[in-house]
Amino acid sequence: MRIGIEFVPDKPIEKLVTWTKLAEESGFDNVWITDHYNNRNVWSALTAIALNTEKIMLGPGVTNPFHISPALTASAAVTINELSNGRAVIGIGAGDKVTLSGLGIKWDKPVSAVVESIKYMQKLTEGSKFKHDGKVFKVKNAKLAIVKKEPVLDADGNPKMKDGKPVKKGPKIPIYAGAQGPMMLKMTAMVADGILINASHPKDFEIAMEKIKEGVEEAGRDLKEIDVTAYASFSIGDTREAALEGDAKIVVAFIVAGSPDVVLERHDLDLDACNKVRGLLGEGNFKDLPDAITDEMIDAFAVVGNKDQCIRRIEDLGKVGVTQFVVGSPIGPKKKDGIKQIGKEIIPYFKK
Ligand code: F42
Repeated sequence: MRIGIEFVPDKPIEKLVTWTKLAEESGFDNVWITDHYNNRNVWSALTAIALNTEKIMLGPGVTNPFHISPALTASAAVTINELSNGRAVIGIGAGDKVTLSGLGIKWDKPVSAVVESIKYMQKLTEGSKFKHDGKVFKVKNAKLAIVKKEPVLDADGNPKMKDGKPVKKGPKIPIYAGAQGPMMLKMTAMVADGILINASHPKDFEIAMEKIKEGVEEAGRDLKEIDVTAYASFSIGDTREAALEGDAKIVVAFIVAGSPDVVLERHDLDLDACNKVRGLLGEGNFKDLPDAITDEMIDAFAVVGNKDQCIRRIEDLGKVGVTQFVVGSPIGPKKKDGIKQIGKEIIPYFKK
């Protein structure tokens, strides 16, 4: 199980760099930086992180093809890959419809947009030309000038040849799709190296895995080629009560409010109690909100608890096919303590 961490660049980038250095020292494999235009810019944050770390894989989690062209995302990722000695990854999803429409950006054919942009970036990051007449992208001629291509070797270590010449490609930059809906899960499983799923409970992954498997089979791929990633709301403490002292309940409230009823029913949640949470959030009543969040809601939408409770949940996720677990903010009532505790108590368990 790979262990990743997510940060939101709503704080000065120096803080993100400090937390990421701590995460790297603590043994995390990946850092994912969220992308919302109203926060600090994701690629600026990744540049600072790349220059200040040595081992951790890093990338946007997730950018979208509507507010930035995949050509620019590919160029940014190749630049970060160069700066970081080959540690760049890309996370791309549909983006947030409400935010994009506020910017006057049309959110048309989101699944096609994500799938086409993954293919677009695969070609550009390996240094190839991309020409495409798709549902969303009509690309006449795109190619990056900065990719350092190297000979591709076959299984025996010999250079692969085509038309008498060695095949050359840039270093691989894994591309992950942020996906929730059934169509997005299936279609991106046909092309992506990983899938980032915003969920914390094995029930949601059982359902997601069916769609991922459909996509993988249809594309003739092996499920092992996909890093199935749980992008989970997470809070650890010495006790469950301590873990709940930070913002974990507020995060759960937003997930409850944003989830369709079908998801609430999947987790056997009381719809009246969920509607109460929606109402309080709608009024901006954050004082009464924590008391309206039930244990069942927390269990459905977050991983919260002491070391043993967190380990058990991550193991359960592994059993249904999760191969990377990303601890999403809040992480713990105090971020630095949470990162250190995960480094001491969780990561060694999964790396042994
Ligand atoms: N969004 C951000 O803006 N910033 C972030 O940092 C961010 C991080 C993140 C991390 C993990 C993750 O899983 C999601 C994350 N998101 C972030 C949210 C992400 O950008 C998306 O908003 C979110 O994943 C919701 O997308 P979805 O996978 O559910 O797909 C949407 C488009 C959807 O509704 N899909 C449905 C489905 O079944 O998959 C409906 C599909 C649909 O619209 N179909 C149309 C049709 O006609 O059938 C379109 C067909 C076509 O060609 O596209």
